[in-house]
Amino acid sequence: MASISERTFIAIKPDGVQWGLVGKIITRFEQKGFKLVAMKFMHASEDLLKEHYTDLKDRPFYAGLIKYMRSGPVVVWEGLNVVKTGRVMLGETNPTDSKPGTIRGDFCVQVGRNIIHGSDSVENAETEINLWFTPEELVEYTSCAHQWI
Ligand code: IDP
Ligand code: MG
Repeated sequence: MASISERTFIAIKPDGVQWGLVGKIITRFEQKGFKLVAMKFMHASEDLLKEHYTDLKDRPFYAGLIKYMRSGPVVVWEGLNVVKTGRVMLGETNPTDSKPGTIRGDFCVQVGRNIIHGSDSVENAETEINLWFTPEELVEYTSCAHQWI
């Protein structure tokens, strides 16, 4: 059953930071009505990035991807269908296929520089949240929007 406490892991990639898009991207998730659970700005280690993208380790772009992904804000959002909705808000992996109005559709042009990561399943979201955040970093509070959703 769909749960209002579903969580997703979103990472703004270094080019998203350089283009000054952090505020705009965070705003989209806030406006949609998702609850901010955790956020930090960090320089990820190579080991962490390799673990995060372990399913892509045999792809030709893997080494370049690890090199590209060094820093950015990482965020946990919570809400009804947040994983699927988050992916819709991101757009397709390749910005060329992403519709205007989506984050990748509006702000980037090439697949190797697509400015944002979002979990692709509830299961992967849980793995990624545990990889990037400690339990103490996940903040517990009741959102005033909760009763309206
Ligand atoms: P996703 O980010 O939409 O989930 P994945 O297939 O999981 O897409 O790929 C992870 C990341 O790897 C992409 O967001 C993109 O940065 C990079 N990537 C995927 N395909 C290519 C490619 O063909 N060339 C270069 N980079 C790629
Ligand atoms: Mg993916």
